[in-house]
Amino acid sequence: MNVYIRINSLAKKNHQNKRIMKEESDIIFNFPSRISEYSSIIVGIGGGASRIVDQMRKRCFLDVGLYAFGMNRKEMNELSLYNKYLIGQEGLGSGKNRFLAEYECNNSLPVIENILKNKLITVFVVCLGGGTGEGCIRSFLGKAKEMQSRAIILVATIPHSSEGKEKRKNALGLLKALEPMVDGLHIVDYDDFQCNTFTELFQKADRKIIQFTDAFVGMVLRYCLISFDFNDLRAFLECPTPSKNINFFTLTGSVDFLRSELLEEWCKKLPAKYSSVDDVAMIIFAIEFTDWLDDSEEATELMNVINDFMQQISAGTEVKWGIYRDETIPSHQYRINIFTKCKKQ
Ligand SMILES: Nc1nc2c(ncn2[C@@H]2O[C@H](COP(=O)(O)OP(=O)(O)OP(=O)(O)O)[C@@H](O)[C@H]2O)c(=O)[nH]1
Ligand SMILES: [Mg+2]
Repeated sequence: MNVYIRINSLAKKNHQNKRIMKEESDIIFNFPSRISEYSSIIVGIGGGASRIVDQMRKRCFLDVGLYAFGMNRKEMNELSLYNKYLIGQEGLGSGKNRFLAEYECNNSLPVIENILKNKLITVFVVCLGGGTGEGCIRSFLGKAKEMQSRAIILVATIPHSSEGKEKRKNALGLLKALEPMVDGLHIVDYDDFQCNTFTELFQKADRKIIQFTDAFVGMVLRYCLISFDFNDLRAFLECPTPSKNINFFTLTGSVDFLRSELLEEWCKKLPAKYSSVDDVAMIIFAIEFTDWLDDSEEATELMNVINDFMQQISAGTEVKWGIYRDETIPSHQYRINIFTKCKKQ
């Protein structure tokens, strides 16, 4: 019988694991009651992705559930996340075998189904290049669709060339095959980073993924000072573009900093396939502030900058935006998170 158990309950049981797993084998899943509270979830699949989701604990919205799934018990034990699950029984990893991972994952689908049920936004994080993530992601995406998640977002990393050309090729091929199963795709390509070590590269990539996920989910789940809601997000996801790729960048600083960054060909911060602002099919952006209402002159200046920025957006581009309070931003600093979709493939 399929055994699928929460790892933290397993961790306490140490070497008795095997015996206890047998005894509990008719409890396919120890289902914590608070799951039903979450309107949206972020799910890390595989070792690297689980570590990324683990770091999101520091800044996560109340009704967003964070989950990690992996095949390596040692790696999973190191996470401090509450909702972490072992796929398969051995806990020894997939041995880089994505077929084994897929098989074990399919045995666990009833459990995954419970977690994915009735979600507004479901974000999957997966670091392509390993057996667990690559083997399981398709089953998770299929289940999310079946469970009628209203927005399915895949955040995927592409392995660095130095990890092997074949690995990269496989990852890119898999992404193509997964695209029809998602509503939005955010890709972090390790070849785009200039780093001397993998530690440095992973830290930078982790930060980018956390920023994207936080900003994207936050657009809908935080209180917005104008009415930006889930339907606006859906309109963005449904905007008919040749690919479902979502490009993202974020800027934080003084009004002067934002003026210099936003009014100087901001489009250059987007991937090279955007040759000009005319290639932007749709843009959504969030302006975040901590205390601008205290200083009306600065507020007016900020609004002038935003207005000038919007003037640069081409007439054929659909625009939506929101404005949010964020108490973690230092005084007299502002943040703008920009999401775009491209008219080109
Ligand atoms: N950003 C980030 N990327 C990582 C990290 N660890 C690994 N990676 C990347 O993720 C890819 C897949 O590694 P894992 O996540 O360990 O793979 P897995 O899905 O657990 O699969 P197996 O270990 O083969 O069972 C690697 O090729 C790296 O490119 C991490 O901590 N952070
Ligand atoms: Mg691993």
